[in-house]
Amino acid sequence: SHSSLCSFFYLLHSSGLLNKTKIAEGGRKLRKNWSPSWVVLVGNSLVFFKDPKSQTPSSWKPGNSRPESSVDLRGAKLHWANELSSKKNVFKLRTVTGNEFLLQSETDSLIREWYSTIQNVIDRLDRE
Ligand code: I3P
Repeated sequence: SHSSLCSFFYLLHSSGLLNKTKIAEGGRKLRKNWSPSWVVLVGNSLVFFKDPKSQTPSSWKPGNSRPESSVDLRGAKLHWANELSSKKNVFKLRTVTGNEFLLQSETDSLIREWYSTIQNVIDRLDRE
């Protein structure tokens, strides 16, 4: 149908592989554990999928995908955070609940695109 095609292209456009590590849970610092993660923007949430190999676009069917976790972007804060890592192109996402994630890509254009996509959602939610 038209609407599922639209959803499909929307997901294709706002999803991709990033390196991810959680660095705090409820304000408590965690040990870094970087791993590749499929990141998908769905509505007001970022959804992370654990196994990139089993999460190709063709397997993104409801009920067939297993999100590892998701992040509510309402009230979240986004900052470039190259001082928090030896890697390049790192930003930090902090949720209202005090969960903190670092997201990273070797590809400059890709990380900038994710940064502005996420910031746009946060700004829209702030205005609501
Ligand atoms: C960490 C690992 C991370 C590194 C982190 C190290 O060691 O090498 O990749 O973060 O640096 O502590 P371990 O595997 O023993 O936990 P970056 O790659 O982001 O630099 P950090 O402690 O300076 O954050």
